[in-house]
Parts: sequence; C-alpha cells; structure tokens
Amino acid sequence: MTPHPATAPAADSGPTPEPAAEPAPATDPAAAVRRRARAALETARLRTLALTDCLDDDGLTAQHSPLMSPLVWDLAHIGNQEEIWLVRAAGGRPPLRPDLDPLYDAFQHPRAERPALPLLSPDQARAYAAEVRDQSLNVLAEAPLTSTAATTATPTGPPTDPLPGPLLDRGFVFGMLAQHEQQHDETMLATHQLRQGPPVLEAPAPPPAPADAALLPPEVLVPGGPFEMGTSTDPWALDNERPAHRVDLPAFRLDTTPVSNRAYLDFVQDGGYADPRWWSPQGWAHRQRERLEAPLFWLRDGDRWLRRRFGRTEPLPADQPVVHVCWYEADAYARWAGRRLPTEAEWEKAARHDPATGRALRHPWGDQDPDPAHANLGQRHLEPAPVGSYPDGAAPCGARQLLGDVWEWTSTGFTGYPGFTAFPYREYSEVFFGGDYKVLRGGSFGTDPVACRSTFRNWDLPVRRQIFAGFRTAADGPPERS
Ligand code: AVJ
Ligand code: FE
Repeated sequence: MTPHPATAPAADSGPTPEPAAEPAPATDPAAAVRRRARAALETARLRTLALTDCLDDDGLTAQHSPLMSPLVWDLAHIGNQEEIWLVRAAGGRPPLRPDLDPLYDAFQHPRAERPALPLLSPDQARAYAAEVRDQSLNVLAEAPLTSTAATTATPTGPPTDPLPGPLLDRGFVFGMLAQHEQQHDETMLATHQLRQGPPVLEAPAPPPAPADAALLPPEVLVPGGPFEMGTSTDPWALDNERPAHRVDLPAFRLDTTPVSNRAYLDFVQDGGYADPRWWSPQGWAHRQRERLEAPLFWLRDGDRWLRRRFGRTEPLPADQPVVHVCWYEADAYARWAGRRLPTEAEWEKAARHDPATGRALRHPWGDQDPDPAHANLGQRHLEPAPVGSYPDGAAPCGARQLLGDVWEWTSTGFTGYPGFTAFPYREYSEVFFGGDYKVLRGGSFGTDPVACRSTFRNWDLPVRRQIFAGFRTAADGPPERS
C-alpha cells in the first residue's frame, strides 16, 4: 500500500500552487492579492475534488448521516455560492444557473431533506462547479481590487446586493469564497468520518510529540489586563470577527495543551458519565436521553478502548487530544476536574496577546502564515498530533496547539461584537447570534490555513459531536500583585 496524501496539497504543506505569473509589476499590490486569491481558490478546489473523486456515484449521493448533506450537495452548493458571489455580485455577470439557487440554499432545505431534492448528478455537479470557476477566475483577473475602485458592475444575485467596492477591497470576496469552500471541505471530511464502509482516505501520521512535551507545565498563567479582541484590518476576516475592540480580563490560568484522550478516559473510568454532579441540567438531560457513555467513535473492547477513524478501527491513542465530544461533555469534564471552560475572550487573549509589545498577533506564533512546523492544519494528517506538539507554534503565554489539531469549545454563546455589521449577508453569521450556539476556536487538523487565525470564530450547537472538536480547561488566576 502506497500512502498518499488523502487530500489536496495544503497551502502550508509545500510550495504554494503558483498560478501563472500576472503581467503586472511586482510592486502592484493588486497583483499580489490576485495571486493569493487564486492560490487559495485552487487549493480549495483540489481538496474538494480529492474528497469527492474517491467515492463512486452511490457514495456521493447517499446520505451517510441525517446530520450531513450528501457529498454531491456540498459540491454543487460550493459552485452555486461561487456563482452568486464571484460571478454575479463581484463580476456583474449574468447568472449561469439561477434555477439552482433554491436547491442549494442551505436555509431552504435542512440537511436531512437534501437527498430527496432533484439534485445535480455527480458529473453535472463537477461540470457546474468547473464552469463557475472558469468565470470567477476571469472576474478575478479583471476586477479592480482596491477599496476606492469604481465599478460598473451591477450585482444581480441574491441574497443581497452589497456594494462591489467593499466586496472587492483587497480581494475580500475571493478570500470569503475560498474560506467557504474550505469550510465545506471540513464538513465533507466530517461526512467521511461518519460514513460506513472501507477506508478511502489516507494520510501520513502526525510526527511524535517533541521531547519536552512530557515536561510542560500543565497550565499557563495569563496575567490580567486589556487586550485587542477581533480585527478591523485583516483583509479576509469575516464579518463576525469585526470590529477590533478592547477587552479587559482578570488573570486566568489555561491548560497548556488540549485535554488528552488519557485525561478524558480518567473521567470516563471515574464514572463521570453516571454522575449528574458534573453536568449542567441540560447536559445531564441530554446525556440521559442519548445514553452518552464516551466520545463519539470510541468503542469499548473488554478493558481497553478503540476508536473508529475514517473507516479504520485502531487503539485509542492516549496522548492525542480528545475529539468528537459535545459541549455538554466538555463542560462536564471541566467541572469534574475542578475547572471550567475558558470564555471566548480568554481563549483569544491567550492566542493573540503579546505582552512584550502589547500588540495583538494574527496567529499565536506571530503574523507569519501557518507552516507545517506551527500547527496541524490543512488535512495533511487525518488525526490530531500528540498533546505538547508544535513548540514553534506556541503562544507568548506558552500554550501550545491553540491553532490546529482540534477545535476548542469555549463557554461563550455566539453573538456579534460591539459595532457588528453584517457583511456581505446576514445568513453567514448574524442569523445565528443569540441562539443556543457555542463558540469554538482554533481550527482542527481538517481546517485549512486560509480559514484559521486567532480571530476566527466557529460555532455549533452544544449537542454536536461529529465536528472535530475537543477543548482545554481554565481556572481563575491569582490576583495580580501591585
Ligand atoms: C462557520 C462552520 C458554522 O458550516 O454552518 C458554510 C460555515 N456557512 N456555508 C457552517 C458555512 C455557510 C458554517 N460554520
Ligand atoms: Fe455553505
């Protein structure tokens, strides 16, 4: 068996796919934006195709779980969103397939209903996505990519008609669509994990833990004080990450690494799932109703534990971060451990604030783009790396693996920052504000670097376990000496 990367080469796993040189001077900032946008779109498409070309038509049209769409729905939805935003709104071009809009509108059809729709076949969906991509690359080549550029484009597409100027500013809408496709690529990876049947994805194992992993202090102290949360300047940041604002936090302590399978197994073996003291009232009701006894995909085999991962059953690796736990399980574990989940603001301060300069960093390690030494991102490995990995990706506070490996549940519900403005459409974030959704931070091994930074916000319902989510715990810090 020849191991080959399961999915497309990630932008951070070697030379970035370099598109044909633009006939523009190297000093033209628009040319640099175009190159970056084109590379991000191409990386996303290679991954989309890798995740769909590995199954036959039955595997693409089947619904592998009522929680998920058939993969062929994601494929055509990726193309349809790109048509709406890049071809119609940014390019001002006439619609290609306006008849598809209602079929692939996530708000018109819940996931469970999607298999019954008259969807495009796998071949039709591939051809449609490719046709849209041809046009959007033409739009990218021609679009004026500055905030002041006037344009004669007349956006025709639903759901809104935002001004093309802000949409094109520093390539925002191209970055938004690359992130959209990568988000669906992670969703499709979760569908693969839920799918029954022989394995079709392969990837090399992550590197073993570094020598100092066993010597790390269990927690780090983040001193009290203000920091900058969110961003007003990152060109591809999505609306819910904006605007930047000052948040003052008391000192707190945070686990140096995500909670491991070994630590979580202690909770399981201590009877944690049978003791309502550790659970919130809703969490306990949910545990009872669903008879939860361990993370999703764990299997008990006599007195040892196995896990199922992309079609293989293997011993549970004790030193990897726990994954596939819902918010209720994370919250119960934290209470059992005498701790709590971090708030979203605490997580971001740990992942961004540089006390040496007072500046907010784009990533825990600094402003450089992620590379394979920083974090386990981009589907290079199809599992988390051992806790304590990636010393080069450590934050100024000393915490490791804040980006990559597993999404981390926080205690905070999803809402808009002060001064939030929906852009370019309310359905990306705003319609989810104030619901039952909990914020997740940091990204997983399945998240692409383009959709991962210290300001990036993800959210899901507290019962969800099919996402690649784990957590770390926190505690109030000692008061500052004065
Ligand atoms: C940000 C992951 C919660 O999948 O529901 C994809 C991303 N939005 N298409 C989701 C998204 C529209 C979104 N999450
Ligand atoms: Fe979508």
